[in-house]
Amino acid sequence: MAEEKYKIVVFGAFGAGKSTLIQTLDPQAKHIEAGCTGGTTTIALDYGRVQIGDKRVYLYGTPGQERFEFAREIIGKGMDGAILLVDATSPVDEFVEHLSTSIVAARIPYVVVLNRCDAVGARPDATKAHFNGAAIKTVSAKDRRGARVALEEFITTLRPHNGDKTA
Ligand SMILES: Nc1nc2c(ncn2[C@@H]2O[C@H](COP(=O)(O)OP(=O)(O)O)[C@@H](O)[C@H]2O)c(=O)[nH]1
Ligand SMILES: [Mg+2]
Repeated sequence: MAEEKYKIVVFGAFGAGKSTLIQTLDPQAKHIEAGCTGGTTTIALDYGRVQIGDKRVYLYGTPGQERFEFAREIIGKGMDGAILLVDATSPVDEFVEHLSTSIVAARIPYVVVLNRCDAVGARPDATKAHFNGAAIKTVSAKDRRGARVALEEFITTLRPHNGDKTA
């Protein structure tokens, strides 16, 4: 049987744990940072691969900051699913609400992953209330087993990449 491919993009605010999650899921993941000419702005991308049975999952982490909207759009092209990674130790802010609204509007299958649930001060139940109707998982991006289970469960709900999507 042919191997199935999935492109998954991890969205979330700066510091939510996107790089950590991708690194935990794939210890060989790449973290790329580039500075923009003439400025102090850097743009970053995380890229990892995970094999789940005969499913090959390509993970992309996007910049969190608002000014990188265009980068999120480019990285998100043709994705099969989205992970909205949310820090459960801090209140859900407008930016996270914006990401959530954008993912829903784009009709991409997604899961809300509440991160830092290992940390003192994590309030996953209070955070969950913001994402009514969405599939929700609670993890620590530093815990490989939990992160992998969350990814596997999400992948089983998706259809694989058909290679000619434009959205
Ligand atoms: N305690 C705890 N710390 C975390 C967790 N996930 C990420 N961090 C820490 O949070 C900081 C920001 O994480 P990072 O992956 O760089 O966030 P990004 O900006 O979304 O890529 C780092 O110091 C991580 O070690 C977690 O699940 N638990
Ligand atoms: Mg990062």
